[in-house]
Amino acid sequence: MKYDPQKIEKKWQKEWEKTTAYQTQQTVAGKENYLLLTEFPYPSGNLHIGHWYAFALPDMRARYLRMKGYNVMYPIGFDAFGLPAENAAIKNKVNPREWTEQNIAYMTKQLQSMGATFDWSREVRTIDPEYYRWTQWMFLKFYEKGLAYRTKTTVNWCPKDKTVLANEQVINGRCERDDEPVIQKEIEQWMFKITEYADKLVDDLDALDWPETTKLAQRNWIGRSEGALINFKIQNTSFSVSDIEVFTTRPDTIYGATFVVISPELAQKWLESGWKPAPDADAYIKEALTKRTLEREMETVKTGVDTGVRVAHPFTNEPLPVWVADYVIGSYGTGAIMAVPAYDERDREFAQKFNLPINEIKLEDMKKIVGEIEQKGIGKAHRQYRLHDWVLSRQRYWGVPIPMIRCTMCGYQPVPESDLPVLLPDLDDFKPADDGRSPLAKATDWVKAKCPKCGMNAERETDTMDTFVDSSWYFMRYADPKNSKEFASKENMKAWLPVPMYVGGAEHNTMHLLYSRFFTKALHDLGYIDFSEPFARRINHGVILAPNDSQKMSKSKGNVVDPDEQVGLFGADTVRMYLAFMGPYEQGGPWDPKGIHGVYRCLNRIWKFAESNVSPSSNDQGMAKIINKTVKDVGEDLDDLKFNTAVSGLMKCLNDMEAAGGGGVSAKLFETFLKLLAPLAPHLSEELWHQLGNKDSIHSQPWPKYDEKLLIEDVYRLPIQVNGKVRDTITVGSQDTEETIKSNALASEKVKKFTDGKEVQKFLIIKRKMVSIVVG
Ligand code: ANZ
Ligand code: ZN
Repeated sequence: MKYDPQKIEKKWQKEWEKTTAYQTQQTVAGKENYLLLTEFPYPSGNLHIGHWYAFALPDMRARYLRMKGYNVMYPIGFDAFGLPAENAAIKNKVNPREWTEQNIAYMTKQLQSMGATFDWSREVRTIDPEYYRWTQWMFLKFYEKGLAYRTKTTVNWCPKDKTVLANEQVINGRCERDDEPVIQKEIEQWMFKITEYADKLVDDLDALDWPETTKLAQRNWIGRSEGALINFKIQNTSFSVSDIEVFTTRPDTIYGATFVVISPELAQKWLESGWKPAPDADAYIKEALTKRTLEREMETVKTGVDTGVRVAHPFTNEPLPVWVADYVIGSYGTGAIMAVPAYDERDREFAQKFNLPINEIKLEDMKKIVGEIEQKGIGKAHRQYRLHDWVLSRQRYWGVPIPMIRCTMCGYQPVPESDLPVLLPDLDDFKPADDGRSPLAKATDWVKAKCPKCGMNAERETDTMDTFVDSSWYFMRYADPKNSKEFASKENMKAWLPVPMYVGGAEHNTMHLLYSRFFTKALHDLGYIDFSEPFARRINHGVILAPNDSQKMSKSKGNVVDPDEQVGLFGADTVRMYLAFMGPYEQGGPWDPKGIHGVYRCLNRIWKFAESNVSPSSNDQGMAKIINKTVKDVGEDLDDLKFNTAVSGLMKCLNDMEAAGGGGVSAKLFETFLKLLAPLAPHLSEELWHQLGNKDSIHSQPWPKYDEKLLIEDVYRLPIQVNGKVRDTITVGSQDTEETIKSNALASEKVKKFTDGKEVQKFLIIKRKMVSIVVG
């Protein structure tokens, strides 16, 4: 019989589904629970090879941990709100819900072809009203505690999408989706007060078992700086501003301050307060305000203008000039700095260019100087963060409605909990209104509501939530996906959370991983959960690159590897094993068409070996040692997510089995080999396991144990020559006596062919190199 992955894979997938093998029980006596979390996918319509990398490899660990005796949950769901559905709706006149649900149905089929142990009975979809009821509920709880609020903010605005963009969605000043130049716009938005947790979000990173790169990205994102706010009195003021407050991280350099610089944004505020600058300053400010922050920060040549305003140095009372320059950013700190050109690079460049004094000074004791500043009443110690509050509202249709009602008398009022969920209404036209309001404003019947406070006619909020809100708590729902009374019961959460391991992409280092941490901390402080960090350990997997050029795969470049096609050619087991084999999981790497052929050949060799080389009577001591060592190595590899070395360990073992003398290996040893293979190639191993006469699934077998004693001895392969020609290779342990080696060598079937009926004239063992037999 030929190895036919298409046939056996379908067969076993059906069987596993029938036996509900992977529906996780809440608890199983004597077993520890383990929730292995991977990032739930967006239903874009098609599974790409990256999805396989993200799901099939952790599945190996899920299967391994099950065999090790854990009660493993390997959940799956869909992060199903978001812009692509809405854009497709506008472009192709389809309903976003239908578009999304069709994609989910298709991707579910594709995911099932992976042979992964997903627990579909726990599937979570963010678009399910029974899910987003709780997203809305959390918003209301946060609102009650002042963690959600509404305010006017400057936002990145894409004129084409007519929506607010997060900073990360703006690439070089353009919208990441349609490359449209992004503009700055002031509008009222719903916000989450994530800044209230800034310190905890930094400090609690230390205890997490996360990649250092991810922790560093979060620290930089939050950007905590310790320093002081210091006031500089304006000496010659002719308008309503009397002082300039600066933020500095180096109050110890205060005696070196030789001028003050304000940002164009602060200068603009001065203008509004009646400041009358010289024409050159006025022109400079107008020009600078058209530039984006990022652009300004990257400029290499310093520009600026003297404002003519003078301030007094707070310690020496010396008059210092005030300049306006665009290297000072309006949105950071106070938007003004004291310039210390002797110690700050940017200030020095500026001073050199404009001939401003550079003062070398003796540095002050930092603590002491802050104390003096506070005593004099001219400033105070201050912590500054780069982190801003999270703008959660979107002027779009396909998202969770924000459960608020606006009454002309009472202002914004929360929807009563008992009225949740606020269902997303159906629409015919999904285009945003030209004034930027959400398409929901067009659902006129839906918009009409009674004010929960005074009962008068009022209007529903028409903004929807950023999809990052949906994904900030989905993992909690897995613990109790059907609960209609709570987002999840404390008891069920206790059984699974916090998540012991979360596998995903490095692109989520900041936003998703930070937002989930914020949600967890807020829910903890509100008393709904018992843990304050969501993910104990984080693994960032690498990226699969295109064949040949090692570029990112993209449809436009035509270098995409289609997993369905690969499964059609080689079967899911080969695709899984090849992805595992490619390289370290954290690194990923280029797809190699030759590489996957190699893995396919390997699985074929295992199939062939099982057909003719497994004999019940075979009893090769050497092979037992090799398998014993492989049990240890593969187990340790899977413990450390070293999937690539696990595969090479199995391949090496296969080589040794094929080379084994004495007519193959015993069924017992081969079964052990299959168990080691099971997490990686679940279908093939299950098939061969059954062909050996076993009735229950290989995947419910305990992981093999190894014998420490057999490990001490190393084993090696020893070729046997008969009359100068190598006829076989046997496995030898380093402790074996010459007697044992001799009898094993002569017992080989392949050797016997050439020695039978003849007299052994010479028997020579060249240590660790070979055995030479001369017969005559
Ligand atoms: C005096 C000084 C002397 C400074 C020195 C640095 C070195 P981080 O660490 O990023 O918080 N700064 C403050 N606000 C700014 C703004 N809005 N735009 C541009 N620069 C600003 O940096 C804080 C330092 O960056 C502050 O400390 C200030 O310069 C500058 F030897 O004050 B320093
Ligand atoms: Zn009212």
